[in-house]
Amino acid sequence: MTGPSDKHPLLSSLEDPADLRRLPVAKLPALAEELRQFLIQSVSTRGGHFAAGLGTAQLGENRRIVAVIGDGALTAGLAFEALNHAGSLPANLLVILNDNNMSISENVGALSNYFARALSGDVYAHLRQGGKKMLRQMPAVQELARRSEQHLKGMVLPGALFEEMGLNYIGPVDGHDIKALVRMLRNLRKLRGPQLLHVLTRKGKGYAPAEADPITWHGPGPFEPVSGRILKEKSTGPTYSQVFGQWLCDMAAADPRIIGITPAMREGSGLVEFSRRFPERYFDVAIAEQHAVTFAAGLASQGLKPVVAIYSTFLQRAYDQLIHDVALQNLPVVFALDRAGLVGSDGATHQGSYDLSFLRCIPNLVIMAPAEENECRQMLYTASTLNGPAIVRYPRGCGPGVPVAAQMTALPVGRAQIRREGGSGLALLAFGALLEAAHKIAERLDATLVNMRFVKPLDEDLVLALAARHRAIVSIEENAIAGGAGSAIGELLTAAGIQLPLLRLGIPDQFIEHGSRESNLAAAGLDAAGLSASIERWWALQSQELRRAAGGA
Ligand SMILES: Cc1ncc(C[n+]2csc(CCOP(=O)(O)OP(=O)(O)O)c2C)c(N)n1
Repeated sequence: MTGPSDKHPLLSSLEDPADLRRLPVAKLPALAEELRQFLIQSVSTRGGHFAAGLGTAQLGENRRIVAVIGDGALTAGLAFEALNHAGSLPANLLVILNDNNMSISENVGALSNYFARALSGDVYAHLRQGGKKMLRQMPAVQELARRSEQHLKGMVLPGALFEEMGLNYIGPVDGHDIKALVRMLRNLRKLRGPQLLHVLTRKGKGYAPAEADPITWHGPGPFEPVSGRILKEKSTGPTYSQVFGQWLCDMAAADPRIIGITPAMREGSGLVEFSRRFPERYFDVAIAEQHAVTFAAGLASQGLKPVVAIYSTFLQRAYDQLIHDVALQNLPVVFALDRAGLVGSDGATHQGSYDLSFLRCIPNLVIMAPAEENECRQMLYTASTLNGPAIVRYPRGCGPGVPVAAQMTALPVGRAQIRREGGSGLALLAFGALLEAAHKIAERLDATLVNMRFVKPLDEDLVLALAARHRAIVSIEENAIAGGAGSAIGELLTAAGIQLPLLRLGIPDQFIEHGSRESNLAAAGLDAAGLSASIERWWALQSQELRRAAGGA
């Protein structure tokens, strides 16, 4: 991390963790403050995860194996798999639980209630003071005393769960009292075996607007650091997430069987209004994607109509549940797959680059990709009318601004829509949101343009008919080229024994890093300029080949 050295003298003096260890404890609070300022500065211009970073700017570092986990992240099954493993190991592992009582929205679930209950008691506050004193004297403390302390903790303190799993629970401690925290970490270094240190922090700490509204400030876009005004992206209309949220409310108002499920993504998925209007049919299952999907399967098996709102990247975690619990049973679960394609400012981990590739091979699934907002609503409705699982995958942000009709009409399943008949012999097959960019190119090249709508089932009749009357095909999608919708076209042509030049445009075989959605699209060659350059270059080559072949014949 580098910053101008006059603004962050301590931070700039650190090259590696060893430098940090050499820094006197007395300087750590100032370092934490510099870190905050650095975060405010960098996130305010580029956007990104924010409030949690502020709250953890004081967590220390030492030479043991240290894992830091949030109370939200602790709701994931994977965390318990790891704790279950760790508790049985002799390793000198320190798990630091950074508990700010928040996931992105309020943390939910039995575990979170358990902490809250345990932490609110008077007995507990008293014991906590005692526990702190005792730890200061470690390791001089007698084994007997340690045992009785643990026993006491086990009865009333939030540590019982961890203790039973074989971790020594210590805490909770104030994560913003750096001196005490460092002392604590030093003492902990002397303990053997797996330890869990419960640290309480405040999300957004040190930046007033974020402390006041940690939900909004979990991951703001660019903002003005002084006023705390978040700079809104220019919008042409509702985001796809909002179109989804409105659709779900409309459906729920008309059909009492509709259930909305989110794995801890109420705000991002557009479910705030639904959660308020239909609290008894709204389920935030915490960061538990696998459970979200199997829970939906269970509800669907009993005649309810669950809708799982999930980001493309997070569905990756529930792949087996999707195959075994939903698709294999052919259960009518609707998946509203948000952030499909390139997401921009959440970075490489959040890109929705792979869903078409990993979904297309699953039997029973219907997969749709809307090209605009109204089509998104109609596709969601179509999905809800089917007797098996269906997925509508839509991108981050706003569409082209097509008015969304209140009326809902089911689309014919597996039917594409010809948008333009061209005379040049070139056909562009667009899957989803890139249709708009493809339209201009089609006009310029006098190409046929098709809004494919369905990735599965593919409109095979139409594609084969187009292949018969065109000389080359280009597929366009916002998904990895490998295994995506273009691959489906290639498979179809090959199976039919048709040899036709096919250019598949999509996300190249590389991870796309943090940026704006526009810069991500440009990096993948999928912005208007990139698409038209690739298509024009390729089409010029094909035309040459075709002319040569015709001349030679
Ligand atoms: C598998 C997965 N699901 C959902 C998310 C979205 N997400 C990012 S941070 C977050 C909340 C995490 O809460 P916590 O672990 O308590 O950390 P905090 O931000 O409060 O420090 C969620 C749900 C994610 N990043 N990964």
